[in-house]
Amino acid sequence: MSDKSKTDNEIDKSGLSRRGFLGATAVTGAGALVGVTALGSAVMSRESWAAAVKESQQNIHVAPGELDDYYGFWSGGHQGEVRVMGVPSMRELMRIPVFNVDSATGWGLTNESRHIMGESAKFLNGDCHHPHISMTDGKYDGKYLFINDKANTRVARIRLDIFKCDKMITVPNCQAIHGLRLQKVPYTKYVFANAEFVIPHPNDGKVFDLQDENSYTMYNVIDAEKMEMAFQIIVDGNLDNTDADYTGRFTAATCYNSEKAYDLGGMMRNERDWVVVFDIEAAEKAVKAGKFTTLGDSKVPVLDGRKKGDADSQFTRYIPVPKNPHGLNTSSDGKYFIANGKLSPTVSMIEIARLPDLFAGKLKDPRDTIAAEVELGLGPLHTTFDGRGNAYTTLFLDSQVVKWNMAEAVRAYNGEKVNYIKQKLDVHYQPGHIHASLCETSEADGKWLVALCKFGKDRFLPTGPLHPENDQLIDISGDEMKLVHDGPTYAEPHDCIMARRDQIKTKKVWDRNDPFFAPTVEMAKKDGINLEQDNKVIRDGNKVRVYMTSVAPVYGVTEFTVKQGDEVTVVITNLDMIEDVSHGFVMTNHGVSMEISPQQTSSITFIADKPGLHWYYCSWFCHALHMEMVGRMLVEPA
Ligand code: K7E
Ligand code: CUA
Ligand code: CA
Repeated sequence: MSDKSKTDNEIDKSGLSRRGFLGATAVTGAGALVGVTALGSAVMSRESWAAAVKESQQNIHVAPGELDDYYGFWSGGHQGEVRVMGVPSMRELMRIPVFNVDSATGWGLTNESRHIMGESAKFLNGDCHHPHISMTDGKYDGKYLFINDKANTRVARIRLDIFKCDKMITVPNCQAIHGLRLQKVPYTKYVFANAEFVIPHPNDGKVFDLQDENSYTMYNVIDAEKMEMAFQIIVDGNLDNTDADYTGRFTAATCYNSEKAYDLGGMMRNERDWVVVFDIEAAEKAVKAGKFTTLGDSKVPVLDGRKKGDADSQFTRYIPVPKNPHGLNTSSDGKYFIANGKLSPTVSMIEIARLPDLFAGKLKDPRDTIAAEVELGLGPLHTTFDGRGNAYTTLFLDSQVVKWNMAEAVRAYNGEKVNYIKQKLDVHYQPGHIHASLCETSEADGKWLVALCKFGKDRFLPTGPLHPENDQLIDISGDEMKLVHDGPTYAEPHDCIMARRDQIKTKKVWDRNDPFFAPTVEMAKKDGINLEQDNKVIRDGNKVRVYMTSVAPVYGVTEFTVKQGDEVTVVITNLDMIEDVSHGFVMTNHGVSMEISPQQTSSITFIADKPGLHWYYCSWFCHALHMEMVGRMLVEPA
């Protein structure tokens, strides 16, 4: 930490300088990380909280019949889905299954969803963290939302016209996609995805040494439209979070394990790890010029972004920052990459305008790009922005959100006496991500802030040993942050994103030509079936395809006969045109369930392994005679 940052400002009042740097000795384990905290000064009494909320309550009340101003997309964490929330009401509007299996819609069960999931459909779990909306000219264009799966090293895309996942890829040569962000300018051509863990290459069981020069991880660049790998860049150390700039040239990622250590103690050894800055234009040029290698069977171009001795690669620069940094956030004014110190009470502001000189070799020291190292409090994890020059950083250990002014922080770092800390607000408890409305775009509007708290104990009715988390809504439209809502959430949102409601344009009814079910339409064509009319059973050896329509409250086929052991595919086209009349299809005792919304075609395949009569029924309450929307599969013994 620089001595320059120790001016007599708010830091003294908050007692920060007394606690000072959180050295490795102070943190001997995850228990200690949490232990300092929820029990400390950050606890606000329920009464004072309720009083504070009262005056802001008007702003968040969305009365019956009224609509929210913002769409919020919440990661479902290791539950694997994306949740859609209305903000500011914090009402859940919808869930979008992605890396999980969903009983209602049949995601992971239907042929359409399994086709999208590809090979990875064999995995029934996922761990998503970072939802991000595609952009044009640094503003949300409402086309797609992308999200990572740390558990099975995948990236998925959700179409925001239908709120369904339409593409999923497994990133090759890597383990655990964690940080994920999108190119902002000129448009989201690329998805940037950090593979977190260092692994040996090839990972064939012959080498297990992480210090080996063939042990590394990679920064992954994915073509957003095709959802195919564009290229990969080998890095030193590991990778945590990432973000892109507003020029389209640079991205940056935090590394907490510059030590390439195996254990906690080792990972905390260095006082500084680093931020890797990537010159994406230079990397693109190298790929175009064919200056890359490939790994194993993979055809993906691989660039080496590691240092060779003291020499930098042409695509990367390593900027030392303290200590096990976590979040990496680009300020909405486009000026800074901000690395959040986690084990240091500081955030490091990297001035993006100095990066061309860094890459051109005009700066002596990569640290010359640091505009300020700002002391904020204990455990800074993520930072967000209000578009008025203020930043908001979560302090995990202090259980607080700190509001600070960026320009004033730079002045203080340069020795001026300025109080750059505007407010510290208690949150409940241990906040991780933080997100202000439109903060990842040049249109950050400074209205709402969500602090995603990892611990929610005592804020809600008890639910047994497993507690919900607490996503707190904070009004930041005035000079002061005001906590206005507690939102219990199931494991584990990590991160969310908010867009203005006019930026998301959805379809009310499916388009019959939608590519989502195109493979099924193709199959029907081969069977000579007109999906909008035909109710027919096609036999193809022991494969049986049952094509039917549905119009509330009847299926076009109410009885069909198969032989025990047949592989049955049921294909249903919902001919209802009316908004909101979704049907379902459940074959009892067969693990079969799916959604068929208006004008949608859905299909599901299963083995008819039990002789006898098996009822099927509609699972979405579609009509007064919904209970009567049934049919029978007759299975003759083999
Ligand atoms: Cu939990 Cu963005 Cu995966 Cu921080 S990350 S908290
Ligand atoms: Cu169709 Cu219920
Ligand atoms: Ca470290």
